[in-house]
Amino acid sequence: MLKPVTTDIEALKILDERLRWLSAWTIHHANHVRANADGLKVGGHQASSASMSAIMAALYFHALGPNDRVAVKPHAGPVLHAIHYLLGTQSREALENFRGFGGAQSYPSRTKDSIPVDFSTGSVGLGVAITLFASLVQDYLTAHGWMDEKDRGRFIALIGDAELDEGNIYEAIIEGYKHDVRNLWWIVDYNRQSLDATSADRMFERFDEIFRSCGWRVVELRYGKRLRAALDKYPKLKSWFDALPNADLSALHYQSGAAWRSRIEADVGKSAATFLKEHDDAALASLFTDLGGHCMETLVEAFDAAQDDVPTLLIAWTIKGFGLPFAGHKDNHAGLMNPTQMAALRDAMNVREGHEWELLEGVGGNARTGVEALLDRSRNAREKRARSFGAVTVPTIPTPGGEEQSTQAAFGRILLDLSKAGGDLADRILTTSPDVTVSTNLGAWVNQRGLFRRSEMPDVFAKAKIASAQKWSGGNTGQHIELGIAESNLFLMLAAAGLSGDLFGERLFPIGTLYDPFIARGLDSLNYACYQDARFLLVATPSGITLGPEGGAHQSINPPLIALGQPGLRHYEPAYADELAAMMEEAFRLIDDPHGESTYLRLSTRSIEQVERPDDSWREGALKGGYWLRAPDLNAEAAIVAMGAVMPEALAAWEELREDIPGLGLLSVTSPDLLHRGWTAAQAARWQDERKPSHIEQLLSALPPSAGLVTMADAAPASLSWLGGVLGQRVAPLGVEKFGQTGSLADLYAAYRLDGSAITEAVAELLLPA
Ligand SMILES: Cc1ncc(C[n+]2csc(CCOP(=O)(O)OP(=O)(O)O)c2C)c(N)n1
Ligand SMILES: [Mg+2]
Repeated sequence: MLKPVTTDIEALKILDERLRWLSAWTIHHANHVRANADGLKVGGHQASSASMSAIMAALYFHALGPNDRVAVKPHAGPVLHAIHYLLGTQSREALENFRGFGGAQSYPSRTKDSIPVDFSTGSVGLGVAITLFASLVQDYLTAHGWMDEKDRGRFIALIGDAELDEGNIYEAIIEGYKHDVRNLWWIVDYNRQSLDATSADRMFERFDEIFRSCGWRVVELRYGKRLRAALDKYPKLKSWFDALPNADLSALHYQSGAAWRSRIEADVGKSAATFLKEHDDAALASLFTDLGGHCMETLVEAFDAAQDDVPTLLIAWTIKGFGLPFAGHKDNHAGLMNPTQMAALRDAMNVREGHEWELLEGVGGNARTGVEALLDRSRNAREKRARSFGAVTVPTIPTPGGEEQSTQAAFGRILLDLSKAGGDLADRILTTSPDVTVSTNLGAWVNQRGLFRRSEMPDVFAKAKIASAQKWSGGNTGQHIELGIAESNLFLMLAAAGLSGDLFGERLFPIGTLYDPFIARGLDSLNYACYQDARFLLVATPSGITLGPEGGAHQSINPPLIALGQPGLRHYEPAYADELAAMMEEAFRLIDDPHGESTYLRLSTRSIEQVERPDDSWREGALKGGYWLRAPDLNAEAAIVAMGAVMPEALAAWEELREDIPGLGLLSVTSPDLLHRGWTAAQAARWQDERKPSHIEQLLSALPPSAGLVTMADAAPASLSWLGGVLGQRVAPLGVEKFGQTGSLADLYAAYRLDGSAITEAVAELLLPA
């Protein structure tokens, strides 16, 4: 249904101009006006911003509803800041400090910017896809009764056309189609230019097809009203215009009026003679820039027409650098206007020198009243839901019984027990997995809680009475979102669900499972989730070479190192089920803590004998990153330091060596990540406030400085070898440095030196005189 256009189009056009001016000026100010102490280029994207100012004006000052959420193309960040400046939610100071320390960020950032940013962007493609998963989370929340239907919003991505080359977008729309995703607008700023050059002509109609085949409506906004009217009168000219390759079109926009004329004369000839007579060069240049993405009427009509919930791709034709001297130039991506060009633009936009920051500079008379009224309306139309933290009580998580257990099996048992016990936490857990639900032990939980589907999905096998341990039916009360094998989608799903408290005011506890090596497949999406402070629990299992016969392609070596360098993600690697239970409890608590973070649990399928605990004193240490499983003597010459699934080898070696090495200790490391963070934080604190030794310093000071450490992990040895740097103790590091192969555990541990004899040799190495 077409909504009548009630918004004051003239006011919107003025706001479009204001956005174009303010974004260009903000970038110019940072590069040419503000003092530059180090001579580094500050940068910013005037052309990418100018390309989107009309689209964003129509969106933010006309189309957006209070619950709509937007991911803005990273290089249009200055336009978003200008919008908030006009709305009064961004300060002049922050704009003056654009790309400076503490100033408005180069690319919209949820956590660093002071304005409300719905989704951070920067790594192209990811901001697009997260909107799809956020919409799925909205469906999940409404289906579960956490959110009222009437509070539903639309999820909008503003996309650069070259961004459409990012494969993660297609992984997302395939997944979206399976889940019947809706309430999406993806608006392409189709300026046909990328960073390096103009983009490939051949792809244009292919994009339409790809989206249509995934259930999307595709709307092309190619012409503005004036251009359409002119071309409709001259069909030959229209055919010529429609067939212009991207590079030619951009070059003509750059060259302007006279170039259009001679090219039309050459290519269209007589049929365009009247048209050319009717338009002087300036009129030609102006007419051909009237593309859909710059025509306010066209944009407003298109937005008003897309009011149902069908996912919609709007391809808005634009010119990169619209209205700026380098419009259309293929090299304009990072182009900056020089002061002379900026002064000319200022004059052209009626901005007085010295009044560049004034909100409505150059807007006079009646127009100003209309613009102010529109700004007021837009201000009231935006609503930011309060972040939700601390609303859920995390119960004690009991340790599942069993003398021998693997951490992976214990994980499944803990979730099953949680489900059976019920309660707020269990109800708010959302699990998800890219086709490894069963093989990561989520199966029992899914049997209990069901798959989430907007429409009922019967379990055909169960109905046919075919025996299976796994129920596989779905409905709108299910709590597991099954994904196809696309790990990037897993992380974007976790990112969206992990922001549910911020986006929807309702906290979810998302748990995602995958095989440890395949973290690498979605790494940028994982980083993206952490960068936005999304909160989730990532369970990676199985891991290392301990998965044995599965072979090299499934074995993981470096994820602990990845975790060591990943802000916002805490790595825990338990050896025992009781440690795992404590870590899961901590991870749930951290999800719901404003100063918390996400957790990565690296688990194993290896069933190992559990240890007897004389008391609970291990627990605090385990949550801080390590504890003495066998305490050393102050005079011990050596200690074994081990992590995770190789603990039985470490314990056996300890038993064997302790007679020869009096006071030999065994340090169980549960998180190299936390130990390292604590160590560097204590060093920084030494220079800032009073000195407190870090947890790892305290642990290692139970040994003499001359003691040696044999470190071992089913992971890259660098995960633990750094421990020697803490107090200067010597280290003999054991771990996996080569791609693995198939084999029994005994074969593999021997080949990769994770067995008892490797430990004995490593201890001997340390005890040899230097
Ligand atoms: C994952 C990733 N790769 C590369 C870049 C560097 N980069 C930034 S913008 C850009 C091209 C953008 O072109 P387009 O999407 O068409 O946006 P426009 O500026 O033309 O609107 C590239 C390659 C990036 N930001 N993210
Ligand atoms: Mg582009």
